[in-house]
Amino acid sequence: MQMSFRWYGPGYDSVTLEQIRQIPGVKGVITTLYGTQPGEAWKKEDIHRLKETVEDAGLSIYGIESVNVHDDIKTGGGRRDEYIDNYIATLECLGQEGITMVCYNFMPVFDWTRSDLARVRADGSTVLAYNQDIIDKIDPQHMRESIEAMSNGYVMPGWEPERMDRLEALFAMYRDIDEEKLFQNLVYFLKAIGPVCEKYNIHMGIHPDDPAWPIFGLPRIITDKDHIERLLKAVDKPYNGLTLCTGSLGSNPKNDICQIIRSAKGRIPFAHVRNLRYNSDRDFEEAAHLSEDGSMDMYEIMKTLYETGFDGIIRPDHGRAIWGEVSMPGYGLYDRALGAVYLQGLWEAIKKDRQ
Ligand SMILES: [Mn+2]
Repeated sequence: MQMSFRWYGPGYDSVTLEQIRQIPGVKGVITTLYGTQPGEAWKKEDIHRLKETVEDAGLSIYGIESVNVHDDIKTGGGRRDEYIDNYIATLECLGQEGITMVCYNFMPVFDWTRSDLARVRADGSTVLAYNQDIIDKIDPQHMRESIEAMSNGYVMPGWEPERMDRLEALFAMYRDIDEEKLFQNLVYFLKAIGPVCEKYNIHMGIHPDDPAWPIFGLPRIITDKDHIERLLKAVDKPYNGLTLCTGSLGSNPKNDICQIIRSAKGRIPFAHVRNLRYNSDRDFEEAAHLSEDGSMDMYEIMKTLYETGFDGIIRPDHGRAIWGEVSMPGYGLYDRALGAVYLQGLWEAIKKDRQ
């Protein structure tokens, strides 16, 4: 297991590489070329410069989150093959730079969705939260305004203004796309990128849908154990893997995270491990990583990863805003650093207990 920390790159993150380097046990970051658009081929020199920036700070790039997939690929649109060629070109450049773990998602139109980016908890910390009753009242065309008003002036991943300007057109693209079509388009994409992944031993890790059910009438397909198993079998190769996101899969209390880890054994190159608390079946909020603060048993999750031979990359995920820190919601330094150390503490105890 290698502990890592997400970093958005120069100019996009309130957290510095120097700060990340001082978190115990963290030697690498998960990053991206944040200014690029889905569908664009990344330039080798841009990747190389990013790598140099990270290495100059004494860290390594452990993986990319994300190389985003263009909506024409998700919908099987007219320019799909052109965008897949660009995706392959990006993977080729990443492979040449020795970067071999790539997280991506296949969510239509919207990336992760929350109804509140700063819900105040009893201890005065603020967290991202989701309430289905609020989401049901939102006109998705106005999600942009709601998210922008809540994001402390940062550009939220998946909510880039360029995309949000095109919401109407994006919704129109998905008018005839049901779950099955979306799934077949995903399989088509994965088969097409197979050769470049195998050439460089790149592990693709699909990020589950968040929350783990369809929203705004759009299909969602990476939501539970059965869907994940179906995808891993449809392209039954090591490069086709899962980003185990406990918070996204755990947004549906019916998902048994440990069972999902066991069923995807050997196919999890990357894990986002965080906790959340259910307040009702229509409302949850993100909690501290600590088991007792949320509804998930983090010890059991780490133990199951250990027992299934997990040797990939972990990062803590969305943290609470604490100690007066102002950052991109969910991506402050303090609470995620606490999470990184807590998860490593669990891992050390599990490992020593077994030896
Ligand atoms: Mn995640």
